[in-house]
Amino acid sequence: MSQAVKLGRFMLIGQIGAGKTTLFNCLFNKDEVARKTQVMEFEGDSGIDTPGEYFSHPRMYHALITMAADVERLVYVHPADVFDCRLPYGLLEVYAGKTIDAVVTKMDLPGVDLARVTQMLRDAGISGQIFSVSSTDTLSIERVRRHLLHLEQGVTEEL
Ligand SMILES: Nc1nc2c(ncn2[C@@H]2O[C@H](COP(=O)(O)OP(=O)(O)OP(=O)(O)O)[C@@H](O)[C@H]2O)c(=O)[nH]1
Ligand SMILES: [Mg+2]
Repeated sequence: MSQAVKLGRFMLIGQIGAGKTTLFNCLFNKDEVARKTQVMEFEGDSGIDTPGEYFSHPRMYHALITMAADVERLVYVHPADVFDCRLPYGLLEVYAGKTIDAVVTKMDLPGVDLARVTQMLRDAGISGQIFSVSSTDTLSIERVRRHLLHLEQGVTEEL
């Protein structure tokens, strides 16, 4: 019997253009400009970036749901300037018992209202931690990195 779940593995999900790949690249120190994600992208055993289409198109839900069974953490990525969110039908039910965290991106944009976005995410059923980031704010990225990757990097801490 093999155990498929990788300790600490996470998967980013969210609408097209939410900032998943930008965040993913920041988390793994990749100095690349995000281009449209066409397929699932794996970073070793640590993380998975997904195309926004998988999140937004009902006929693609199965791809997300199948892959999510193999990860420990789901991370819903949401832009700070968008005030509605619609999680794929059945996602929360399928993952009852697993934590879904959220990262609110693009905090540098004008007109963001974090309190409103946070309330919206809670109303949508996100019960885990909610982080807010801007891709140019390294401290905000570092908080997410520590949360998502500390299980694998904890022993190499130096201070
Ligand atoms: N201002 C600002 N723009 C951002 C930030 N993060 C991402 N963006 C921009 O948002 C756009 C979409 O970013 P991506 O990272 O490609 O979004 P994605 O969620 O991976 O999109 P798909 O691959 O289509 O699902 C790009 O133009 C990014 O430069 C941020 O923190 N601030
Ligand atoms: Mg992408």
